[in-house]
Amino acid sequence: MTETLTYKKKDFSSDQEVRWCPGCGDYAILNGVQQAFASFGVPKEKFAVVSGIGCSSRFPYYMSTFGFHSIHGRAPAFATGIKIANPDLHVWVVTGDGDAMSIGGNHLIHAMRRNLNLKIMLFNNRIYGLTKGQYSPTTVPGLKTPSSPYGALDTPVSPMA
Ligand SMILES: Cc1ncc(C[n+]2csc(CCOP(=O)(O)OP(=O)(O)O)c2C)c(N)n1
Ligand SMILES: [Mg+2]
Repeated sequence: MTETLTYKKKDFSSDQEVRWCPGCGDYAILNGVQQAFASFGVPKEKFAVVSGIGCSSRFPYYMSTFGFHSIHGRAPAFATGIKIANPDLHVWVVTGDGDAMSIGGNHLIHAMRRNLNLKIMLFNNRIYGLTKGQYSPTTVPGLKTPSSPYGALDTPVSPMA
């Protein structure tokens, strides 16, 4: 007989105080992901959540699963190692537009190329949030930020594409 798992959202909420700014959209994502994990019917100990650096990358602290807050842009490399060593784990990468598309662009491409069945959640707020709002590879042209005082010039990259 297979045991039915009846998790609730709170089973995936950690005891850590959430330290995002009031009103940040990251709260909604956290809520949704905790609810989704509870609904999958997968044992808790089969999840690993791996992040890089950024506001979004604080995510593993707030999940009551295995997890790793790694180094900037390198979450796909850590996740690759974790998945190879533990193929039955559900490995989720949490990253930001800066973490994934700037410093970590190279790692992201090769994680996709290797197709290890990682789940990659890219929180695209089109800005470097943690370091106070510099423009990122997904910033809309013309946006004035601390690092583009005359407006961002570059054509943005589309993470989904
Ligand atoms: C090697 C290195 N370079 C630069 C930084 C500074 N830094 C911290 S977070 C960040 C960008 C974060 O932006 P994003 O990934 O979009 O995350 P968000 O905060 O917007 O969720 C940068 C450049 C760093 N921590 N380490
Ligand atoms: Mg960002």
